[in-house]
Amino acid sequence: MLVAVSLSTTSDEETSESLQELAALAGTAGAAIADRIVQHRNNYDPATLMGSGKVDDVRRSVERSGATLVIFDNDLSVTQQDRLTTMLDARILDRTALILEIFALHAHTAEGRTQVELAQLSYLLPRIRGRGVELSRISGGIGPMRGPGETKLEVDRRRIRRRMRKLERDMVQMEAVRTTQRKQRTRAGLPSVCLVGYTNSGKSSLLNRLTGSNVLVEDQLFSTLDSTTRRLEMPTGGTVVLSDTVGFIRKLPHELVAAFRSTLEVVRDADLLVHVVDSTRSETISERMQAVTDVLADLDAADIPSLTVFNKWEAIDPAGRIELLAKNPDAIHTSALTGEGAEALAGAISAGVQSVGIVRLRIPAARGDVIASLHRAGTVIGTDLDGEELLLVARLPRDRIREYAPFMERDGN
Ligand SMILES: Nc1nc2c(ncn2[C@@H]2O[C@H](COP(=O)(O)OP(=O)(O)OP(=O)(O)O)[C@@H](O)[C@H]2O)c(=O)[nH]1
Ligand SMILES: [Mg+2]
Repeated sequence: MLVAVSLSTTSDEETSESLQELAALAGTAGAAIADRIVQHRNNYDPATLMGSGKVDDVRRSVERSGATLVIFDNDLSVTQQDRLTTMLDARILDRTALILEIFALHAHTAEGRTQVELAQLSYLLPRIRGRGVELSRISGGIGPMRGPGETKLEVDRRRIRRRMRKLERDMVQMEAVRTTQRKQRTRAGLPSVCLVGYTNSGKSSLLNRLTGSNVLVEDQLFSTLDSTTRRLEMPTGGTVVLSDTVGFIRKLPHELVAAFRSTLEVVRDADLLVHVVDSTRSETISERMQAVTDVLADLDAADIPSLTVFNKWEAIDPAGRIELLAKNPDAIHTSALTGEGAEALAGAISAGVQSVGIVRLRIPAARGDVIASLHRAGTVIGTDLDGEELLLVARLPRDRIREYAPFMERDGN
């Protein structure tokens, strides 16, 4: 059973879209939906989130349908979760816990599993209190879940912290390997392009279409948890590396963004982002695009040049097309299904990477004017102080690079 409690300031459309998305998330995790309940309120009840009359409604519905699980679209405090568990006599999950579940189900690589477990434990840590909490209450939520839950029933904070430290150490090792791989790639001097976008928008499908790969594509949320990188030959000659990564969603749990930082590094290090949008979701496109922009900002990737791509173009009618193009005249449209627009996209990627470059500069610390102008012209990715000189790595529009030639360390790519 799904429950959304929304403030009266939220539009009905937004609430129903969010609830629909919650249903899709629950479906991805293997749950069947018995009922959906929405309550609009002026404020949230600190004890139970929704009003007590509504709690009765939900309880009756639970009894009627025999539901064993109630999923809230809202994030719940520990107190709310406890109260609601008692009052509704059912397992309670919130949106964050549900998303964490799906990530746990879909994590197949060692790194993915480590990151998910870290995220789950950091979600859990503030939620356990003296009596200890069964991890299985979260992990055993729906159907046969995997994840940290099964292995431990009674866990105390100390054990969780110890485990988290161990996972963090593992991550450091895995990151070292990843950094080496990335350095090798950078040495090859290839520009790096990353597909980003809302989950299920068709990022992996486009990667496959453009590079002839065979990455997992599925009609479900969060199919991709790892970053895959492939070479893409440009129609104009030259090669870029194209990466596909985790999809974003509104209210993406902070725990996940933090835990997936290393996987998402491919986003931050990109020279160009390709923002893939599912054009069939016309009612909520701008909200979804905003959610993606928010996550990018969270990743310090907001300044990276980006292209907008309306995918699933073959599936929308002419009126919808006109509306989208009117609002986003610079966007490219593609269908990963039919291949339409793939060439245009490759062309735009090629033009996009040519218009920016990464430079390594060595600037005397006294030249504050140069440093300031650099900050205005582009994005400074990294700085280091070497005696009286500042070493800077910056991303610059191609036509501005020449101005900094006297300070060039070695040519960038
Ligand atoms: N009609 C249509 N469906 C598409 C198109 N591109 C992708 N799809 C479908 O959309 C669904 C999601 O595609 P994916 O490529 O897995 O999407 P994704 O963005 O990688 O999703 P996550 O990895 O889960 O974030 C699949 O069912 C695809 O077959 C398209 O151009 N048209
Ligand atoms: Mg994918």
